[in-house]
Amino acid sequence: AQKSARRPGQDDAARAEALSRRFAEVYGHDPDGVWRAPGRVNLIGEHTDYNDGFVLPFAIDRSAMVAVRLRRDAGPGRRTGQGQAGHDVVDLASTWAPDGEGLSRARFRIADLAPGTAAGWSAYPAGVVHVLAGPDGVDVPGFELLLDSTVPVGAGLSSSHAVEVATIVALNDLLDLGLDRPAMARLTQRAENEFVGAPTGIMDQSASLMGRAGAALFLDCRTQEAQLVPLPVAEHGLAVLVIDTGVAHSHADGGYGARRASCEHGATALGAASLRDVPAGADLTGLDPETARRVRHVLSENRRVLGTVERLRAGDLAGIGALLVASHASLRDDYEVSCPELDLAVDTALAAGAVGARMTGGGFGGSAIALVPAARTEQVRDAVAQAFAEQGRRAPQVFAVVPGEGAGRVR
Ligand code: GAF
Repeated sequence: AQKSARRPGQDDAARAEALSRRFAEVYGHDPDGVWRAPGRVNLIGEHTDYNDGFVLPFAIDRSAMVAVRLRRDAGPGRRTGQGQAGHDVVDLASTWAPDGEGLSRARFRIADLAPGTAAGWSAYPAGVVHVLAGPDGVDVPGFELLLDSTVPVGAGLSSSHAVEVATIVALNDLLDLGLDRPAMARLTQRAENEFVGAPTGIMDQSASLMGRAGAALFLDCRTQEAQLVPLPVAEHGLAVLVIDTGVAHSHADGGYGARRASCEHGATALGAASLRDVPAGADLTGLDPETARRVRHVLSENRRVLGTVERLRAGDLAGIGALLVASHASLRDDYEVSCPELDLAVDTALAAGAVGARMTGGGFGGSAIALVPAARTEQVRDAVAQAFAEQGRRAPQVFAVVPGEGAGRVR
């Protein structure tokens, strides 16, 4: 129904075929299969996931893809040391090294994996193996993996989670683990928290695993209860633009963790297990001013998510614009995770005719999204380019995204 939409199915099949061929060149034989996992955009509900709150992200039509082959010599016995030599070796190769040309490669033994033993992109698949094969885990044999991704790195579109999710859906299928999607979301969150060292919540993995074409994922992060909410942007003459500021951010840096700690502190001070349990009208005057601002953001953002879902269900897509704008203001002023580039992107998009715009993801850089009348797409794009040029800032990448399918096997 979306006439300008790409056809991800067909693109994916061609990409998977090319990845299989490349795999054969790299490893000398065909992979067992190819799996994909998308990045995400968060429509609204920012910094609420680790507060047991509500989020409304959608999977985008950009994804990580992995071709994987289990080692044939990988019999049981890894735990007892009785398996054959090399049976627990994992070979990783990536066309997606953020900084380089050609292939980037890594190799490790599963028994040797510990936080800090893998760096860069290889930490994402390694982290997944580490949690799967952990003390109460399953017997993961060695394998070969080739990664490729169309999710821009550092853009706040969850490029790292996409790699983790692609890896876990592949291993779940190949090893017949029988994990359901919420379980895979929890495991990949642990990979990120315990191995990569980023104290992130459960939103991004969930969007990648449970997103569906044409819909946003309304997720209760406390229960992992998920509902799909139709998001027929094109039918409403609208488009979602991503404005990637090019400002790099990392959730393993201090800012994200500090926000999380503030929230925990606020909840404790208010006598609640999490901010989810603090009523919207709670008296915050007993908190120090900074904690009060952080808490106010989370409480108000949860309400905005519920309001957005309500409007979407009523078919009022353009009606969510004001909530997106309010979310951005709250993230900028109360949560203080925006930056000048994100503010410039949002303000410029709104001035050029967007019905709503906000930063998306953890912040401190990365991307903003703008909900734009389709006819105004070029106008918004040009205005953003011009505004950044006028301030002598690097030109952002601006591109449209549509809600796409969640992770799965491609071939
Ligand atoms: C990052 C994290 F990975 C998510 O868990 C979430 O906390 C988000 O920042 C902020 O909403 O994307």
